[in-house]
Amino acid sequence: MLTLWRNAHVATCDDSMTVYEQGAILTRSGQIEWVGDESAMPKSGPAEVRDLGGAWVTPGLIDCHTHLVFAGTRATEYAERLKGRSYAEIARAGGGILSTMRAVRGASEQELFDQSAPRLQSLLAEGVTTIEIKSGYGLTLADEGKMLRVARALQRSFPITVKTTLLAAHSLPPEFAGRADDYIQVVSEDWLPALHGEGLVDAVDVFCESIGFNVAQSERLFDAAAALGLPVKMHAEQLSNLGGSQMAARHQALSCDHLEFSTPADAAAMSAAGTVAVMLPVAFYCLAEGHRPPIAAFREARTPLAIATDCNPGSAPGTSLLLAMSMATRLFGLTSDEALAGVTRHAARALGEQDRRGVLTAGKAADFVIWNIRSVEELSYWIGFNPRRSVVRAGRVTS
Ligand code: DI6
Ligand code: FE
Repeated sequence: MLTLWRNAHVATCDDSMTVYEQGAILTRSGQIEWVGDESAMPKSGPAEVRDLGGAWVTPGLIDCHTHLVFAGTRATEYAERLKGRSYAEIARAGGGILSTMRAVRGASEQELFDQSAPRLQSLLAEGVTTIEIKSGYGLTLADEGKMLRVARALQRSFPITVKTTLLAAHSLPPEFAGRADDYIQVVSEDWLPALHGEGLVDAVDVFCESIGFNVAQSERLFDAAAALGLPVKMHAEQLSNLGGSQMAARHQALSCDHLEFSTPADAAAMSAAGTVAVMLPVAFYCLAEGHRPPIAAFREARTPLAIATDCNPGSAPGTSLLLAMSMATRLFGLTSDEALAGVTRHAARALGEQDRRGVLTAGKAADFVIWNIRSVEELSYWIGFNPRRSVVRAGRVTS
């Protein structure tokens, strides 16, 4: 059945950020058939007509970097950080990622699902229709698998597309203390092929940082991913510049994420490789960081810029992509248009989904959000206010 969504301001988020002020969208079988000005609408057969009363429509939002599946919280660590204890100190004392690892290992699949679902619902309420979810708090084969199975179960239970990422190389588990090379070898040679064999892995990520894994270790993992035909991405240059993003660009990484300490040469290498620079301003805010990502260099190099929540219990306990947009504009200096492209077109590319979603053009998924706003700039303007009217996923109204 053909559906006509008419009388709308349609922000397509295509390369030239085309807006149709008297726009319409034709959808069929979950796909967009046509988008444009109503006056230019092609003759079509009978359609169910939805009058949107002049509302704004954007593509469904895409949160391309999350650690949404986890157990417990680290609120007490946050309280300690407020009193002056550093993130690194807490991690060295056995807290941090390892504290969440213990909570995840102790949780059943059902408990993990039940704790993660409300966070997903918060994102759904803002019009997020596609999300990436990483493992990385299990750090055994069984527990990484458990996290990824929960991510898949969330997709089955909610109207959302979930892309899974294996982030076993998040932190060195206690079983491998002092043996990071051995750990990378086991993850590369045993865990990755096993989890991929179960259909649980859409991409592979690594925390490339002085407190994570070095560039050589990251590259061994990337080679293993390439051997299985899996795309890679990297947590890079967040606290220092290790040169990870240039290596990632050589491996045609989908994205490098954080990048507070990136250089113009990193930006150019990523741009040449089509690697998306993912900005994570909520982590920057929560860690009270001072070093901003070099936005001017990314613009100069024409590196695509995405924005994500980084939803995680340690550095970014946030479930609002709209707030991440606000922070990316005010804290990092992105324009409103850059922020919108960063949660649609460029976020889709960061997931390798650019041929299927992220823009409102013919042939793409009929995923879109209908907003109670007067201008599209409102999407990065409000702080803690959600102007979503309703959400359409695969051509159906889901909320
Ligand atoms: N993503 C991560 O994996 C780490 N920082 C980030 O932005 C830390 C996550 C954590 O502390 O649990
Ligand atoms: Fe992260």
